[in-house]
Amino acid sequence: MATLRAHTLPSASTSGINRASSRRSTIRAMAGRMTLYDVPVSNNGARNRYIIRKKGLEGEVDIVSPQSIGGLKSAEYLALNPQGKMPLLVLEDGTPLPESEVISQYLLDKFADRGEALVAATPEERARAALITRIHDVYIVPIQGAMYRSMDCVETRAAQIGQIAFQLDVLEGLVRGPYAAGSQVTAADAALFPTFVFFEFMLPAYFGWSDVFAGRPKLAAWWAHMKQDPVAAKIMEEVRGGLQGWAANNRWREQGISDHVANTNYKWAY
Ligand SMILES: N[C@@H](CCC(=O)N[C@@H](CS)C(=O)NCC(=O)O)C(=O)O
Repeated sequence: MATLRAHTLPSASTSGINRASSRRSTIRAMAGRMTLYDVPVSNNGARNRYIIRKKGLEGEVDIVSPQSIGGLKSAEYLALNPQGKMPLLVLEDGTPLPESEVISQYLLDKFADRGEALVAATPEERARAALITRIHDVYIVPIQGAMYRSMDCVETRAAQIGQIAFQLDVLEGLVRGPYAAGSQVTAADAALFPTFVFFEFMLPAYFGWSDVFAGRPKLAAWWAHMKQDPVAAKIMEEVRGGLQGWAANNRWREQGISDHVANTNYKWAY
């Protein structure tokens, strides 16, 4: 943390930001609590919510929507995270900490003695957890929008859906069971699980997949095991609640995704 400088919020008068939200941030910081900016449907933020609940940190971290300070692209939010993405953790002293895996590792480090460790016991299992998380973050997260965002190019969408299928096979080769990295629940499970809620909700319903887990027995066993965890079940309920809202608003039709998938020149189901 030594390289991160405490962030000073721009004053309301100079930035034009809402005075009330600025006051709320100040009050939270003064109360000595951290703030996680996130919303229920966010899969990347859900990995942090999983860790917060598994470790019993609800009393240390307030979870609030980015809308409370004007949204992801507001001046106040961009001053905290120039990427304009969630989640974002703001520490007690006002230091902004973006990027979900960095936030996860900070929480595991800072609260090592609280609740479940969520760190594997051996160097090999820790390396496996880190690798699974990296596959997720580097090869899946940047293309997950192919499942639910508008996109001009049908060819790009089809290629990215194919990439998701490929990365699922990569994960099938890495997951050990009962948890992703082996005998212990780790941050890798926290990272993967919410994204699998996306896969299971969207790929069959909108891309014609018969079953995300077909031919992937290790992932199937991992998924069944994870769903028995009450904290994971709560995450699933939150993420699915958001996705059901998108479905109710005809998101896949409105964003042109259904039209893309109707194009049989491309492969959509794996
Ligand atoms: N690498 C980032 C990815 C964050 C990310 O893409 N967040 C999504 C929500 S899950 C987001 O903020 N999307 C809004 C946008 O990109 O405008 C992380 O792990 O935190």
